[in-house]
Amino acid sequence: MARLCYPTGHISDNANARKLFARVDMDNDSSLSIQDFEGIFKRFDLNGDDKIERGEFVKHWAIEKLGTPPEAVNLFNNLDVNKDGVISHSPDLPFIFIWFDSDVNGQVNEAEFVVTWQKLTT
Ligand SMILES: [Ca+2]
Ligand SMILES: [Ca+2]
Ligand SMILES: [Ca+2]
Repeated sequence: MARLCYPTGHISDNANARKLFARVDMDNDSSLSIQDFEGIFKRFDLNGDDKIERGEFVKHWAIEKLGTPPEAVNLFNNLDVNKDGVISHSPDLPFIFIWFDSDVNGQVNEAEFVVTWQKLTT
């Protein structure tokens, strides 16, 4: 499964993805668990109702300066797995984690994070 070729130049780097990764990797072990993804979820759920609506997502995206508004919308649409207009703990979040965890070891490392981020924002 040699799918990851970062950083050989096949996939462009993404400073914003790295920035968010560093911010949410609380224990600095350079990998994110599903719990860390829950942490990302909480950051975007501005009103704490356990759902991320498009407006919240775009707003937090702008606050954290994670990229352009169209990238935010692309990412939101991709992360809303069941297309019900919100990102929720179930079923969206487990699917999102699986996408990011390319080698299925239960941890998302920086390369996996950046690569999947690039795919989902464009
Ligand atoms: Ca919310
Ligand atoms: Ca959803
Ligand atoms: Ca992994």
